[in-house]
Amino acid sequence: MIFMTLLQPILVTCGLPYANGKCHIGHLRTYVPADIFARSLRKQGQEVVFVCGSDAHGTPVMVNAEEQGTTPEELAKKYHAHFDEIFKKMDVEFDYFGSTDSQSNHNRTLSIVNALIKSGYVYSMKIDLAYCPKCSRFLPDRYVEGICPHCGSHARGDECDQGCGKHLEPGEIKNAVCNSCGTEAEYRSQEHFFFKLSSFKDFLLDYLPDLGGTTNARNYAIKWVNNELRDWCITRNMEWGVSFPDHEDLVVYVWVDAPIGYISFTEEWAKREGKNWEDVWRSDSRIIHFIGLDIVYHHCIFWPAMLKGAGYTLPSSIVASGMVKIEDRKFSKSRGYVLWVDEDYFGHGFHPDILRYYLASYTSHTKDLNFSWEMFQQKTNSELAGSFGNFLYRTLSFAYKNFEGVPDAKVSSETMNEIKRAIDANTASINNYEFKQAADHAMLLADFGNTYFQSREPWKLIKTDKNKCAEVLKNSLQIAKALIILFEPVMPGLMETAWKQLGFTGNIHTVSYREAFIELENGKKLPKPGIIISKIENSKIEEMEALLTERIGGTLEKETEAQRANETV
Ligand code: B3M
Ligand code: ZN
Repeated sequence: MIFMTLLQPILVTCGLPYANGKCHIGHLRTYVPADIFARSLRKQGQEVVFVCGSDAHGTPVMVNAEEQGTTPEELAKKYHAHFDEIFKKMDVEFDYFGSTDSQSNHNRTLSIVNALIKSGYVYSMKIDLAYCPKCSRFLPDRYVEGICPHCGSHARGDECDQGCGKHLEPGEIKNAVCNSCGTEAEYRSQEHFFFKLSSFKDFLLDYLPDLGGTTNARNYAIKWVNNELRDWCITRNMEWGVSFPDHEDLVVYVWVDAPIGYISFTEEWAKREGKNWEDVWRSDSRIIHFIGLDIVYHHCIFWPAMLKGAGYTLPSSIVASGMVKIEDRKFSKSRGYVLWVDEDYFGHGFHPDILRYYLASYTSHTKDLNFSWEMFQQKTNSELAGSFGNFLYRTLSFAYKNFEGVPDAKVSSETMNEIKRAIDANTASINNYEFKQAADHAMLLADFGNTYFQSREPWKLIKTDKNKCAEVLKNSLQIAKALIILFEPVMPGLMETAWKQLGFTGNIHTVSYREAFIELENGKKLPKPGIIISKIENSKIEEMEALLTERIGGTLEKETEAQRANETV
């Protein structure tokens, strides 16, 4: 799909990280492409609002807070600050990064829940729920583990996380065991509130086929809706969360107030900027959600039904990224197959843009992405440093040394055509959520530049035909300009430096694609260039691989120790 520039801003959002642990590469798989997308839309002249925030509620935060001996509020604050910091370091630049525990999110959630109640979409019913006799409490969601009623795998209370991936309703899990004390749970009856999801079946079957975004999201969702659509319990027995109206002892399920964060963050942003949030959420606008494949169910089914029921604008696209593997193994925090962004990446002095490039260009957005240090080195050294970096450096240093700046000549139409081809192909791919293709199109322009420079042999021309040499350099510099603009959405920090090397003082982030066709000014002075992207040494990669092996070994050891301990009990 090619985007037409809209007058209204397009809202781009990212799934909200639970504020219960550190940021890892799995998170970035969604956030970096979304940031690239937002930056590219802006370069195409489209106004964009890019919001996200931390997911403060629910048992994921409660359980971890209990484990760490702190309150959910403290834990949520701590990890909110952590994600905010990491996103800034990664140059994932949200216009607003909120928290679902904000007053405006409480208010918006209440208003939506009340609207659903008023329209008759909510009813109450008594259900049997897992209850721990030892801890004397009900066991919502992640407080309980057991057997999935659908596929028989070991599962968490809210989701069959190791088997069929299905969302589990309260009371559904079999052979329930309390997660904190290991006691076998009893089932006790209690009144809860349900959202009539089943009555949205026709609406969803009508809405989903036209939903934009990636086909993986759309197809999964259609399949689910065709199979079964059960009503959805929207209350939980907890204190932490948004209180359910008129029921002090209940809070709304975290999957109600979390996506509502998309609305309240837009409200908070609009308030700050003096804009109207209803231009996005109550009018004919475009809303694009970037999420991980594991939360398609919530975003393509629950969320549109809730919005429809309460009278808000529906998402126009859901973009679902594939999962992440580490060294070809299934991503697993407990087994050590994880890359923590802070300590494992920044802590070893790597530049954020190298990882951004890797995430964007490794494979198609919807496929599994494998992170391996060896591949990371290979892509950095051959593509970034070798092809692109080399072209920039050789062009800039030749111009600096022999012309002290931009030589007096005209850019050929062949060069401009090549630039146009690259920009058209790159933006068409981005607008289609094909970030790898987009990066490849940009890299092809770098390859074209290298071949052009190499074949014209300006180092010989400078001695025999200075005018001809000036032409070659002018064309090469123009290609360099286009490349810097094309790569800014992927590598904003490095391109800022490159832009300065091309003698510009302005802000590369607000430069549009159109500017790639504006000829560099003849005689413009260029500063002395430096190498922007260096190769990664083998020894560095060996060091990183050794750290990973050590961590995996460490967790294996812990596992066997725990097993031994269990056996002796
Ligand atoms: N907090 C994280 C996850 O399940 C969850 C996303 C909410 S998005 C509204 O991936
Ligand atoms: Zn299952």
